Amino acid sequence: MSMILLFVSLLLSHGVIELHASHHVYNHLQNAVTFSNSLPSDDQPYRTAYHFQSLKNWINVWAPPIWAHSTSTDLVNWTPQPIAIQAQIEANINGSWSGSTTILPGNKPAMLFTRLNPKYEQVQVLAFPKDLSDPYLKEWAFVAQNPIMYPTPENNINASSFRDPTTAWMLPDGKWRVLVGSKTGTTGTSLLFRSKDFVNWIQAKHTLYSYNDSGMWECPDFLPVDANGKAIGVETSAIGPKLDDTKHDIYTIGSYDVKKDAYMPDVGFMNDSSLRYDYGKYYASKMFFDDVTKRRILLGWANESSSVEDDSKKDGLLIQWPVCEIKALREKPVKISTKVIRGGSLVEIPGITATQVDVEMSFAIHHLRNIEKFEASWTDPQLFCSQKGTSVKGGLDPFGLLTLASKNLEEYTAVFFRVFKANHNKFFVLMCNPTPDKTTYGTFVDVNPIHEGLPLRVLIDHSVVESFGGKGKNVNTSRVYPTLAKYDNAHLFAFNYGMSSIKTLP
Ligand SMILES: *[C@@H]1O[C@H](CO)[C@@H](O)[C@H](O)[C@H]1NC(C)=O
Ligand SMILES: *[C@@H]1O[C@H](CO)[C@@H](O)[C@H](O)[C@H]1NC(C)=O
Ligand SMILES: *[C@@H]1O[C@H](CO)[C@@H](O)[C@H](O)[C@H]1NC(C)=O
Ligand SMILES: *[C@@H]1O[C@H](CO)[C@@H](O)[C@H](O)[C@H]1NC(C)=O
Ligand SMILES: *[C@@H]1O[C@H](CO)[C@@H](O)[C@H](O)[C@H]1NC(C)=O
Ligand SMILES: CC(=O)N[C@H]1CO[C@H](CO)[C@@H](O)[C@@H]1O
Repeated sequence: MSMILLFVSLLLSHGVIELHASHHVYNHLQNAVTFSNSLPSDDQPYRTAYHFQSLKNWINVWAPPIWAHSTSTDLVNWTPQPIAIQAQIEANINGSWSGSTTILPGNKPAMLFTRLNPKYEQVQVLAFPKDLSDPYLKEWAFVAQNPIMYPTPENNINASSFRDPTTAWMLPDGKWRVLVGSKTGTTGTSLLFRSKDFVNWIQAKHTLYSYNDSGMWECPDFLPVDANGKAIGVETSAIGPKLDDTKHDIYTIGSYDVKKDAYMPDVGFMNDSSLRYDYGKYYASKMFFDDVTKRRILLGWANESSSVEDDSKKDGLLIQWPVCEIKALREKPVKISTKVIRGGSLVEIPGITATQVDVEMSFAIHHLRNIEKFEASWTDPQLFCSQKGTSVKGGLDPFGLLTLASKNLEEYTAVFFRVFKANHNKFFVLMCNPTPDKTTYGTFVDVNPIHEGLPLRVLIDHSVVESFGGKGKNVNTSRVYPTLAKYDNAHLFAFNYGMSSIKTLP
């Protein structure tokens, strides 16, 4: 993998943007072709390099779905292992679907996942590693009691909508709990099961959480969060259902009553499918808790994309950030300092391989003389970004980056900001991401540009552009397929298309 790294810090002052950038070349990674991280070749310009991608097919391989197995010590470089449940390939011939692992007492991993029985019904099965001393846990054995959760005429579970068990958690009564995604009619739901021994499971009379018209909940996760927002991760047990109807990953925050074994969403978090993790192409993610670094790590699926999806407005109450291991790919920081970008111009970031970049920047705004007033009727950031794009000039916006851009800007993926002034010294900051089909997506970023600046991190990897606005409060992942901006023909520009200059305070 060849890796070029850019560290950009954009500072808006006197109508100029100062650039600081770093630049690294990874010679030792140039020829590292592995199953997942192979170098994009002539016929595969869109193959990602530091985002895991399989050699061929969907990661959700439909032939039938299997549990492939790759291992990594840094979440960036992955080594392929044999298919995790190869030995059981016959039993799983009609497909092995999503599931989760729980670490049982004695450091014993237990894997719960969905498979199809001979009648093509969705059932849950349990497997344990055959050899706990094998660091890669290559071989797994099924328990004889499988399937351990299944639809019956009595339990009234829809056999075509019963899948993706969560990691289990134990309450003071000594019993394990696990959720399985499902739906009744159009009401998406998380079915609750309890067990003393992890093998025999009994369905609770109530569901943990469900609501009308949310569709099938795929890949739910249920986990505790630190109410003070201090800890990055908390060990197992709030819920994040995935909505199959819209292919968006959403979340809710609330309280879990341990005595009643019941979940109650907080005000503003009830029956709401617009609280998204990521406003782009991102679905069926799963989380795990990293006990060593005390972080919760989220791995999502950025499906190939060429179609348009609806987005919705919500301030980010959930913060996501690239794993710090990505920073290890950076070498020899190069800072491009004090590059001047006057209003209405752009500047190329020189000397980088623009197909593979990690950009970190911050716009600091100190004077807001020409800033536009925000109108109360602008409630739809999508519509607003779409109508204005990068071409309509505001007082001091738009400004941002043109990623995966061709030399003469016939094509590019823009990530940019628009800043408005509201009453009482408040600001509205809009982060916009136009698509190749000219539709633009936007979200309001919950930052005060005067005090905090406008931080933006963008990870570019051939056909993936991940934007983290407001230090991870707004995230947008997309798959883009430039036809001109490939290989050495890709460029990265910083632009400031605002009309007037911006002044810094002394
Ligand atoms: C797979 O599906 C076929 C066709 O429905 C069925 O005959 C077969 O028994 C299934 N195999 C298993 C192992 O479930
Ligand atoms: C069961 O789920 C399937 C798949 O989503 C759906 O087509 C079917 O209508 C559901 N059946 C009932 C009775 O809700
Ligand atoms: C949320 O949805 C559930 C189930 O669909 C329903 O019982 C409840 O009344 C709804 N609550 C609100 C506030 O809409
Ligand atoms: C949920 O859907 C059912 C059936 O469509 C409807 O009767 C009920 O009023 C809905 N509940 C809420 C809270 O919207
Ligand atoms: C994945 O992408 C393909 C091709 O664009 C599309 O047909 C499919 O519906 C997508 N699946 C999901 C889950 O978004
Ligand atoms: C830059 C970026 O990531 N833009 C994406 C934001 O989300 C929409 C919706 O999926 C994508 O189409 C954009 O490409």
